[in-house]
Amino acid sequence: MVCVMVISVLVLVHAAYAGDGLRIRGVSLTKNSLYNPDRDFTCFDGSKSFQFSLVNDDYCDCTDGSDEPGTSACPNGSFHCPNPGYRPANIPSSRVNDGVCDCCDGSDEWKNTQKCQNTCNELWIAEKQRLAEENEAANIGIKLKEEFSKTGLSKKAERQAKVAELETKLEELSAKEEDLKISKEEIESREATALEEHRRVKEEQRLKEAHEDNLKRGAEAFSEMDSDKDAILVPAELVLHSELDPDTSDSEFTAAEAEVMLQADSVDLNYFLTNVWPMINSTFQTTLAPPVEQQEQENQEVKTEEDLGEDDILRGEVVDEEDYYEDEEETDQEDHQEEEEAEEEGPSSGP
Ligand SMILES: [Ca+2]
Ligand SMILES: [Ca+2]
Ligand SMILES: [Ca+2]
Ligand SMILES: [Ca+2]
Repeated sequence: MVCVMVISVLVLVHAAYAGDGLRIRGVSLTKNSLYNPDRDFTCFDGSKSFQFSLVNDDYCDCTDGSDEPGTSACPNGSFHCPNPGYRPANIPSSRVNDGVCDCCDGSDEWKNTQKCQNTCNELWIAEKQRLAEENEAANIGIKLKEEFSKTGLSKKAERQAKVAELETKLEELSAKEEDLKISKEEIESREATALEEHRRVKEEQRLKEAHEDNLKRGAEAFSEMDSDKDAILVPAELVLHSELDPDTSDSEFTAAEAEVMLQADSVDLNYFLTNVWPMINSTFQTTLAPPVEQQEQENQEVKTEEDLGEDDILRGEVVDEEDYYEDEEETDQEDHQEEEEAEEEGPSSGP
């Protein structure tokens, strides 16, 4: 009888304490002080107090399950796996001694210590390996990030330099463009001025030639009308040119009409050219045959017109003004050259 009692006490002690004999089974170190074998145990919710031998006696006394941390007696209890060498864990009390190894140190299956092997060390090694790999991956990531960051900064600086370079080039080109524009305007202005001057000179020359030609024709007319060749023109000489009659109603160019026209009873060449010729130069008709040279020239002009093709006439020979002046200049130069050559050769015919 005494022997049975001793065995029961030993079982209870075995159930109450963990393998190290110091810690209450299923209790973490931080909560171990709440279980004092020298005093009565009070449920954590304060509902009951009783002798300590009822802790972990495989019978649920506290409604919060706090008296059975190391057994599966309380449905709401929690078992603490110390898992030395690895991470401690808390599992539901129902998993204590259920035949499945839940703690890596096998402490939840304490009734059959042969069932579970301690795998905490292996788990820790695997965990360390995993952490090392994660750490390495993180380091690689950090390194890559730094490299990317450096590359990015370098590329950014490169692009900024390129942009600055292009901006400078653009400014230079804009300045050049502006210079060229100004030069072009200056050249165009000079060209316009030169062209205008050229036209003015040409017009002056034309007017001068026309004036000289008019005076020449006037002098010829004077000479023709001065029938007695005394260098004086009188009304009696003028009336011979009936086309000059200012009033044809009387069918006669009278001496009185001629005198009114001459504005004097006799005029010399200078007076005639200044005062009379301008009034009659459009009506005067010569009775003399044109000089042989002039006749030939007129014939030549007619022939040239005849030689022109029908297309040329239809086309109207419209010539640009500048081309016209250029052609004229070329012709002038050619004539001048021909004259010089003729002078060098000497007179073709002489006495
Ligand atoms: Ca109990
Ligand atoms: Ca278990
Ligand atoms: Ca006369
Ligand atoms: Ca008359």
